[in-house]
Amino acid sequence: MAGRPEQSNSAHTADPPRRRLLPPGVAAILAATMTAQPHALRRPFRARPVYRVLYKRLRLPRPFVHGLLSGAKRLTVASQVARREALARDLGPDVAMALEEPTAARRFEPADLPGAAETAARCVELYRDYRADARDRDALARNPNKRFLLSVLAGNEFAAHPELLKFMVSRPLLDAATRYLGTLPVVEGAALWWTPPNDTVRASQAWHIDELAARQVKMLLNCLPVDAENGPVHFLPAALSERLRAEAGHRRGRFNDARVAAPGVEDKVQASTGPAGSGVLLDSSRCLHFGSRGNRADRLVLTFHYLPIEAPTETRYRLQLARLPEALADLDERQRLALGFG
Ligand SMILES: O=C(O)CCC(=O)C(=O)O
Repeated sequence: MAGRPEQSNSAHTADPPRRRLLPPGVAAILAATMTAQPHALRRPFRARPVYRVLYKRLRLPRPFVHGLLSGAKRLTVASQVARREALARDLGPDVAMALEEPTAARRFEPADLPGAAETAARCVELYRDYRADARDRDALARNPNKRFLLSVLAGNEFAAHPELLKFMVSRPLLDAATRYLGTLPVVEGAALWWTPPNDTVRASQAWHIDELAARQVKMLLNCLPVDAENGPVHFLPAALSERLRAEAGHRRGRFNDARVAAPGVEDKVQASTGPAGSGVLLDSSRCLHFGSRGNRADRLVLTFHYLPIEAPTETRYRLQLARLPEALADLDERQRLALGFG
């Protein structure tokens, strides 16, 4: 105890008086704000334009394009990759929503996932505002040939809805994605999708895998009740999808319906039907899937993906916040990292 007062006393007497630029109260608040505000971490370069040229235009093989872009990204954020992998190794054994390797999908009911029912209800409020403001008609006018997966909200628009961001990084979900991916991922993209009645079978309405990464964890949360007439997402387990694709020599694009209609396969198809707040967490890069097909009634789903920070490319509805909303000040380290903050 003896040393402390001496130190502070001598400091008082020895230092020349400082000129104050700011009143002490203001300086203290400023210092507290500067230290409390988590900083946005470096994100790797945006690879989407290069990916489109290499993969879509030049049609180079997917593993080659993934390896090249992912390797280049790793170099730009090497220390973050190491930190994220270490956090994945440190995760305890109890991961309630864990995805098993052969299925890589987990359906859930509202009671299985804290916050699911409330998040679904909040999304329905936002959807009702969207329809009341006639933004639905604008979206349909802009997309006359696409009556599915229209974005009520997308990407950084979620910055205005911290309650939804909080759900995206809730620990049961984040831990499941971390365990499955072997790294603490980022919530790379997010969208609130509305699908009205339609008769098309285009793009994601046909069986496919998401080709942008080798693996990912995608959430599809039913915000309104989903039945057969709401065009639920349908999917096959990962190992079966991989076997079918290998047998068919499938490399990219649509996968033929007839191959899924085969005996021994058709009965393995699952449809993510259920009440508001139910849904599925799945690896849409390994599991064949489709949705929004044959809707006779509206469907509203909240989607977001967890991807390794060094994933080869990005989604169209990328989430990259410039600052962490104040309402998220109580997030833990893993949750902040998942939103790209240190
Ligand atoms: O649910 C749907 O309509 C399809 C979703 C889909 O294909 C995807 O998210 O990759």
